[in-house]
Amino acid sequence: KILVIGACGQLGSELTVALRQRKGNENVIASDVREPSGELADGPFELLNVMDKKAMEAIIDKHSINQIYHLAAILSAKGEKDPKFAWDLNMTSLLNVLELARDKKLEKIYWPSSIAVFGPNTPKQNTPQHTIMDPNTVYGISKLAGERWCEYFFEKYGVDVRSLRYPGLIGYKAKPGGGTTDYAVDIFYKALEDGKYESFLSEHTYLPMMYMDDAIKATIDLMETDKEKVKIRSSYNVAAISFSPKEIASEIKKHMPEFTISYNPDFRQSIADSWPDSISDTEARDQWGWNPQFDLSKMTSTILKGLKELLDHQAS
Ligand code: VAH
Repeated sequence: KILVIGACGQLGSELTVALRQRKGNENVIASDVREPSGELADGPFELLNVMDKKAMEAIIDKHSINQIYHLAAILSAKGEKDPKFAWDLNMTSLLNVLELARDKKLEKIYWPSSIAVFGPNTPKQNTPQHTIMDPNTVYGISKLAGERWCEYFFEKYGVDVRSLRYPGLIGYKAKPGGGTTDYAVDIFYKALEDGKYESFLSEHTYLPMMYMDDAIKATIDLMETDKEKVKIRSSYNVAAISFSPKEIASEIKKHMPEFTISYNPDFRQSIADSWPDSISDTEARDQWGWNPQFDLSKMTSTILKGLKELLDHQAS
């Protein structure tokens, strides 16, 4: 049985549905600190505060869990508002999962890292798998430390924990929470609702991004790879598309000619400036066949179509 922690989040809500489609509804237990809504409520759910290791263990025992996808975290922008809380939650929750995985001999663990592990001195173009990593956000610091812990628990205790350094994930089915790359989600909602968008990042801010379906495919592909092929036990670079606010706005304009964008950078600009423009993912491609399906054009048309349907349905 699989336990998804953070199942109500932007990634968790779509990954839980995808896992249930593959493994069967009853075999994927969703958990979060708040009640589920929509499709997520169609399967087993447990309220869980990730800081409570005893409660986590009780859920593992109750449902005979043998795999955990631990997706709960405080993201980059929100983390800067309350650094100590972000560090405590991101690290304590990961260590709770890793210790329970070791002590209960769980089969596999998934934990997401992020391009936020890179910092101002990291090469910005085609950032390699192994390079300088000097993150200067609490979120990035916690993800870098988390990668070190994952590799440690694999090497020292044999915990089969796997991880991906996600770029900015662009998914519209669940609103993102507190990220810097979330402008690329907000822009679609505002385009359809207001016909215009004020970007909190400047027009030429290039960032590595990925459509949610590709992120889910990468996650499941990695988790289904034979153990001995998973050579990287910190976290894999994975890449799909890189674009700027100006470029995604131009792509939207192809579908909505009247759409306009303006720019009003805020504190998130300095976070974005500390991250790479593009990522090299040769190890993921070579070791477990990573191959993204969505470019900017396909992602934009897919989201505009899907989000229009979602908003019309909500309005009806
Ligand atoms: C964030 N969406 O903005 C996350 C992600 C690379 C960005 O980690 O914080």
